[in-house]
Amino acid sequence: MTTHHVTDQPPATKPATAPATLQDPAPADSVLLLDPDERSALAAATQALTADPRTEPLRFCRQARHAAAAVPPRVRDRLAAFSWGTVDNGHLLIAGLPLPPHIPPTPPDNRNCVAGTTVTSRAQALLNECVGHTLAYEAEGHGWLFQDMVPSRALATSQTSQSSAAELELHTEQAFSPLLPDWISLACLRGQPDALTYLLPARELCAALTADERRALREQRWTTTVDASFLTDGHAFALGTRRGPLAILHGAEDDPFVVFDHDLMRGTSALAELLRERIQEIYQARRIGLSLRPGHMLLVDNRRAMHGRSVFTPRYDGTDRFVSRSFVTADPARTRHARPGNGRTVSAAFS
Ligand SMILES: O=C(O)CCC(=O)C(=O)O
Ligand SMILES: [Fe+2]
Repeated sequence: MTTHHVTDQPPATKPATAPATLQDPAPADSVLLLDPDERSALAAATQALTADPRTEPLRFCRQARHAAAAVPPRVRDRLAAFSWGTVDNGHLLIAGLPLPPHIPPTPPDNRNCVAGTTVTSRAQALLNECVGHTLAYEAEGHGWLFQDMVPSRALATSQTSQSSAAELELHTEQAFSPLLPDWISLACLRGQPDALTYLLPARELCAALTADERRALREQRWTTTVDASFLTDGHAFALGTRRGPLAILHGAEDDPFVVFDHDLMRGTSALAELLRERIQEIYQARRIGLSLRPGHMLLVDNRRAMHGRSVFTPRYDGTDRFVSRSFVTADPARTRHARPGNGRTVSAAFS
């Protein structure tokens, strides 16, 4: 496994102010370090976000869309390239987001959208709007635009983003749903060194597979159930809770897209089950591990990379890992039928 440690200092070989255009080849390290001027400009741009994302999500996102024009051009270019899919391994780690002078204590669960009140989430909203459109899901994280991703004592051993004592198994977000997000955005307010976010780019997976295995993974041979975190509020789903059969790989051979959930998917044959385990083996051998630190924002391309998270040890004393999670879509029209009033929230019934 490769573990990346990113500091807020630009590496000597790559000046943070180097001009970037959409034609540039993507940097191999998938890291974007905001320099002090860019950080100040981003912090200043957040002042245009006066709406409360908890009570006025639509107005807040409209403000974010307008204010995104004030994000420094180098940063906007890099995010546009990422959005287009030029970055070749399905994730981008941005370092140097503004942090509040006093970071609120880490809440005990994700009920209240505490992170959403901070300058860090406002900066996250601006950066999200440079990539796509921020979207909330009624059935996930109580429908908040920014969910407090924190260790919850009650969910410690669950397969949800609030676990800690159990490794969060390899998945793409909402693998069960036709209305899945295109990107996951994780902005870190408080880190925890032993908590590693794991990534396995689809291209990396395919490089380790045989041609026969890749072909088989493009066939509809896997069923899936709905994520535990979508079931907590007792919603009913138009598509029911058993879905599929689905293919795991699709899209271009040289830029494969993936839909996978090791915990929830099952093969419809013994061979399909073996392939599911094969992906798990490759993940164990080839995954990248990142420990998010305050001011980091990790964007995961939910088509081009799978993710998971290590076990870690929370203290439940207000100082644990605290990440603002949000979801981003490339195409609002794809979810329009599921968003009443053309709002920002996908109704539970359609998940
Ligand atoms: O805790 C993490 O780093 C990742 C959790 C996760 O799976 C997610 O946010 O979708
Ligand atoms: Fe996830």
